[in-house]
Amino acid sequence: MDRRKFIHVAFTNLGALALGPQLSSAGFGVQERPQQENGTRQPSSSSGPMGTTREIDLVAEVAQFEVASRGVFERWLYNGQFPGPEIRVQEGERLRVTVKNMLPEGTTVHWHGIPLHNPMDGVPDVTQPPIGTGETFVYEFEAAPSGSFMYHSHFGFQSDRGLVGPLIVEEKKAHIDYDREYTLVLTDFLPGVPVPLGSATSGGGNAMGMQVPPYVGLLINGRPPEAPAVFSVKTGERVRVRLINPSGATIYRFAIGGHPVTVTHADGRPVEPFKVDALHIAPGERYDVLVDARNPGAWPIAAQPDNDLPPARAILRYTDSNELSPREGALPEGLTGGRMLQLADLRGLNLPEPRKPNRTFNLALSGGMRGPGGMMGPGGMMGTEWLINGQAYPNAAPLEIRQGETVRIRMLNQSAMPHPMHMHGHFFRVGNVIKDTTIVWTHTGHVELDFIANNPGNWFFHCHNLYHMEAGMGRLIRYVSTE
Ligand SMILES: [Cu+2]
Repeated sequence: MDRRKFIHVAFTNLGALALGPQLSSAGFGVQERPQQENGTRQPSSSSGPMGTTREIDLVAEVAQFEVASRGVFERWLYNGQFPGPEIRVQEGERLRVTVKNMLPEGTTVHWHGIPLHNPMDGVPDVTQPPIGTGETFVYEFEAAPSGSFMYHSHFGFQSDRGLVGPLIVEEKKAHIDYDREYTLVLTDFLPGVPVPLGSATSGGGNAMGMQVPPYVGLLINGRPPEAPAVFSVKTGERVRVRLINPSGATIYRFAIGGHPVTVTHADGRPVEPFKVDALHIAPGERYDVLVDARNPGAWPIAAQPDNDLPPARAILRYTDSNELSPREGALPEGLTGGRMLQLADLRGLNLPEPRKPNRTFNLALSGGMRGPGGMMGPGGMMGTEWLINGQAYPNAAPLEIRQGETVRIRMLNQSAMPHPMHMHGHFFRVGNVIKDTTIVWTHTGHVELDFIANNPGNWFFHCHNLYHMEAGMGRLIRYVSTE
């Protein structure tokens, strides 16, 4: 099967019927599929005919956000919410999102993971000029393929001020069965203004190169560990959990106490179900998992970061059990042991036949803190640059490809930090799965990915650690015409 099957950018049905605002009504983390008596599931949104257009309004604005028990913080948010409102549509519907910018500076919105038409990709000065203060911009594209995606500002450090949200494209027919579903958005929380790491004013990190922004906590659906979100289940149910990581810089180890998880989708694309005790999820990645509720009680859901902060927490609570909360401080066993998901465990459904690449790029990922005598950073003596083949974007040569080619990118990580590399506009094959973001682990970790050049334009390919991206770890992929 041709990989192009996954890539739909057809602009059809322009005369489609416009419906009213269709933000999901059930609110965050409480998406619930009504259970029928026979146990089968119903769609959680009304399905329109093909050609339905969903109209969404997003306002990017300065807002006050209360983190339970920790106080109120000024953040830049979509519609005053953190994370932003869940946008939920059906596969094949058109999405028309009117973004109004009420921020004191320009902005853009990127529809992370959706292989849409290049002008809708939301990368400032690459696919569009920034939306100015007080201006609006209409993004319109076909919501395909199905999967768990996210949207976020792609302008500077804005996503770490809070401009992130989940985007769910429901399958017409899923390869799995389940009784209800929840969306879990994992975020690191920065109370102040994000600045480049390594600069004199950043206040984050330490002297030895493991640089971390000054996050004060990790949240699941906007809630801190001491006031966690609660996800209800009943014994015997099967729950679909959509894990979405729009964090600025945090890779998590995710697990649920007393329950293995069965991975069913990687970056929204279906895989053969595979059961594990824990998985890593990096900025930009999404995993859908199934949880079989066969162990009544109240269990910790946790995401352990790759830094010193306490794990993000939530609660899996059986409504037919007397326990309301896990034991104080209890963490899932999967955070320290058990079977950890490896990419090689997964096999995508309907995988295309591998094709011999027409073009291969070898990319060395490097960088980190530069000491005195090295390159000066914006803050003074210490600075940080993150490089691909020695170049820091935007002072970096585009990767030039031609339409129709199979392109291979081989990455070697020569640095001491992992890099979740994300490609715009295309899915790629890595191992036996189709993804759009993949972690290149530290110390000569290497990854080889293949994609088909079937979506012309200028596309960003970058590390999804915001601080690495802003310090140069990105390249443009540019389609050049065939002579
Ligand atoms: Cu990185």
